[in-house]
Amino acid sequence: MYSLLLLVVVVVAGQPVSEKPASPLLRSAVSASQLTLPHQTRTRRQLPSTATRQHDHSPQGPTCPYPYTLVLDECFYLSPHKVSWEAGRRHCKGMMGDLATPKHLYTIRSFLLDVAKVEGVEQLFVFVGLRDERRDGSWKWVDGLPVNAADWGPGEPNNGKGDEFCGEIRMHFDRMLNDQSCPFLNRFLCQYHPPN
Ligand SMILES: [Ca+2]
Repeated sequence: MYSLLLLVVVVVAGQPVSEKPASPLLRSAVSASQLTLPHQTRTRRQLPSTATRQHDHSPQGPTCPYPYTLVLDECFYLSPHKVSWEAGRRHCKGMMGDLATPKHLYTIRSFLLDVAKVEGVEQLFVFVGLRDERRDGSWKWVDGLPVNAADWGPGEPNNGKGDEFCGEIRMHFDRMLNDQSCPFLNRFLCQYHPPN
């Protein structure tokens, strides 16, 4: 009796699984996995491109359009010719920029020192976006920010010529800012602000 029962169990257990009709629950599980796989594949394919985009935003600074040059993380253009402060500003605005309002004055100093070395000159005087528009000592950058008092050169601003209402950088001074006569003919530094 036990031998017959054991034989029946062995025969039933030995039937190939593939010949059994799949239960509704099993078919449902297979269908779910088939639906999930393409989505998972798409997600994996997206990962490398996402990583690439993040790499593109590495701290290399913005792209500066010609003729601007990337200096640390801002775009500048130094004129080779000399004009008044107003003419310099007009030139900068005509290049989609304005007279420079650099975040890091010492970076500009390094930039000017390099230019001076290439040009073989000892000093560079450069108009920047700084002025006393109301002519009452209320100096401001053209972007509206106040001037750091520690950035003025020794004894400046002194209004030495009686009409010094425009700002320049004197590269050879550790403290670089000087008030200069606006009609004075000077080289000038433009800045381009890339769109965010
Ligand atoms: Ca001065």
